[in-house]
Amino acid sequence: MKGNTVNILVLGKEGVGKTALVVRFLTGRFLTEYAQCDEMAYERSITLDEKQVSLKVIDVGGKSIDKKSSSKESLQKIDGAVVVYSITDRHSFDVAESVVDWLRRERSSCIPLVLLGNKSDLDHSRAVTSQNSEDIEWRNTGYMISECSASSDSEGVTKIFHMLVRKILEKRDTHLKVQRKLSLSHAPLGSPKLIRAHLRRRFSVFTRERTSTM
Ligand SMILES: Nc1nc2c(ncn2[C@@H]2O[C@H](COP(=O)(O)OP(=O)(O)OP(=O)(O)O)[C@@H](O)[C@H]2O)c(=O)[nH]1
Ligand SMILES: [Mg+2]
Repeated sequence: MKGNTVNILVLGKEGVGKTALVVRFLTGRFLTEYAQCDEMAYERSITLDEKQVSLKVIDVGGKSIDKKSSSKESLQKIDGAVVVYSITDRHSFDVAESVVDWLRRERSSCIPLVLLGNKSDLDHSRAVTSQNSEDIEWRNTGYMISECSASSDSEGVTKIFHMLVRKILEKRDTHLKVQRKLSLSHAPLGSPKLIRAHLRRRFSVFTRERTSTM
């Protein structure tokens, strides 16, 4: 976890539109067909709230979703995740929920998560009740449920990824502040390093005083 480097994992059942979402977010385009892969990492620098953020987005192919062990290593390095389902596929929602549970079990410190219903342009074939719970979920459970369409809502896709990145940076900031406070409040009065620095300061004053009076 260095500076403004953010690693995001994108998971979900086969065909829900993970690659379409990632490509939409990173390039602004929708291509209709996407090559399948086990795991693909995309790196990109973005400017968010006047900050440079180095993003690494890892797209885990739906075929390897059951071999969850394949992404265990990536899992320890990630700062947040987007778990995707399709609003037209009820089973993909169940899979997504079980992936969220699994992620929260695997990561002892909760990472910000988005449970994302894709293909909202296909509302006429909806099989999952409309979900949207931004504020309450972030606050209470650390994850957010939202919907978007990789095919027709570029802005919506970007908004969701940006919200996740902001949440990750916010969490990191809070963590750093707490750590700084803790290390200050636990600064040992008598640590050898501090004592040496203190004596050196005192001694230099003493020699300066002596020299000036000579
Ligand atoms: N209508 C509609 N189709 C979409 C949307 N997003 C993706 N698709 C289509 O859904 C199909 C699957 O999309 P992918 O992005 O390949 O899905 P995936 O989740 O990456 O699939 P795997 O890599 O096999 O796990 C493609 O034919 C896309 O064109 C969307 O928002 N709306
Ligand atoms: Mg894919």
